[in-house]
Amino acid sequence: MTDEVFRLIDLEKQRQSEGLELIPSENYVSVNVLKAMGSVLTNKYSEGYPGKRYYGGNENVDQIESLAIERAKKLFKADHANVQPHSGANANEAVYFAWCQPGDTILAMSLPAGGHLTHGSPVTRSAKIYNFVGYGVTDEGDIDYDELERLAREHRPKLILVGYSAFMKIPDFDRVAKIAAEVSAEHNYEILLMADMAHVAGLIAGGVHPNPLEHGFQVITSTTHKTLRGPRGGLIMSMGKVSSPLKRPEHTLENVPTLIDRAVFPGTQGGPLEHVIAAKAVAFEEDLQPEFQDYAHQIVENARVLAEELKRLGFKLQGNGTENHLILVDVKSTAGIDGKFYEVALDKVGLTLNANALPTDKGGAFRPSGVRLGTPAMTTRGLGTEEMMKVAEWMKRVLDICVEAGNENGLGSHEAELKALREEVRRLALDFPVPGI
Ligand code: DSN
Repeated sequence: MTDEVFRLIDLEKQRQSEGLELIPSENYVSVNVLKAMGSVLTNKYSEGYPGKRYYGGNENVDQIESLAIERAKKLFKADHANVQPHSGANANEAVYFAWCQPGDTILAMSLPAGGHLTHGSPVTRSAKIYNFVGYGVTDEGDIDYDELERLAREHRPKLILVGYSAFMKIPDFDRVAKIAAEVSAEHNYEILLMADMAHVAGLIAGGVHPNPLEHGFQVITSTTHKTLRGPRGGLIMSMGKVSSPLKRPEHTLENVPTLIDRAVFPGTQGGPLEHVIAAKAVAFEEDLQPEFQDYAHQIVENARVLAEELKRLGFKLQGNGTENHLILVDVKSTAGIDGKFYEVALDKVGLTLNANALPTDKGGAFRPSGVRLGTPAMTTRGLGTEEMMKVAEWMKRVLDICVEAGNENGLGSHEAELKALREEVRRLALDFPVPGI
């Protein structure tokens, strides 16, 4: 008998094939990544690290994890990589745990400004342990470096974090490193510079975004499933001396790689997911190929064209455009409706994105003023700048329907138009197959 789960997976395949994925943090993995993830490696326990395991039978797993580590190091020109974090959130938490003591201050971009939940939102475990101080963005949508500097001098953070999930500029890593060096010299202590590059890691690997490790930062955390186009998981790259995680190192910047290994296991995680680590290794090898650089370049070009076309059609964009893969539309200023309503309406025509708060939003996250979208997934399917113009046009037509409808209930009287649009999106989407479907 076929399990109900497989029927639902088939429906999900259909949803992915017939719609266009505009969520900037999603992507489609290759068939080889799918194969590695669905392999017998899920049967194996391998707590520890290659050559230093707490279980027997790891001779193959050791080689697989070592391949993943070496490939990640090569991609990011890092001294060390830890490929075991189960997610980006786990990767971030492990770095805090490696470097900070309870009560230490961490300076990070605030959530409304475009930061991430795991960068100090009061609802997280980390925020109960560490003292997070948030910096914001300017009216132009860039990091407020003056505020960052003022807060660093005032609070003397143990760790400064540059990272985000809704930010469209290229950060000035050198400027942050200079601020950290001055505060550190003045007060005679070491500050860890950490970049959460989950959103743009694939752009760094593809050579179209600066690498923080080449600009004075010691640590990059990332997810592996966004622009890196690997399986769902986390990753930490670092600079410094690599020694055995079984020995407790001195707490210095030089020893950060070893402190991180100890913080991932046994500090915050148990058995690694070696089937996922194998899929990470496969994805990293794909990311090292020259075609991946073309892909990264096209992501940015598609985002630029989509942003320009949206602006031409009257959309107001946070930061007035984008320098990466991500676009934040100020739906409220554009059309007087909220982001959630627009998200729901776009879903009806097969365009999937997410409602997102803007830095100026005062209310809760449920009815924010904006929507967030991006081009990594569409670019993987082969959509180019011509198709981006079409996407912008569909977004405008749905926006006009929303304005006429007034609210979600009002969409009922526009069913025929929405259905026709749904069919247009479906036809284009089917011309660009999803890998593995
Ligand atoms: N949830 C991810 C995103 O969509 O940006 C970040 O963790």
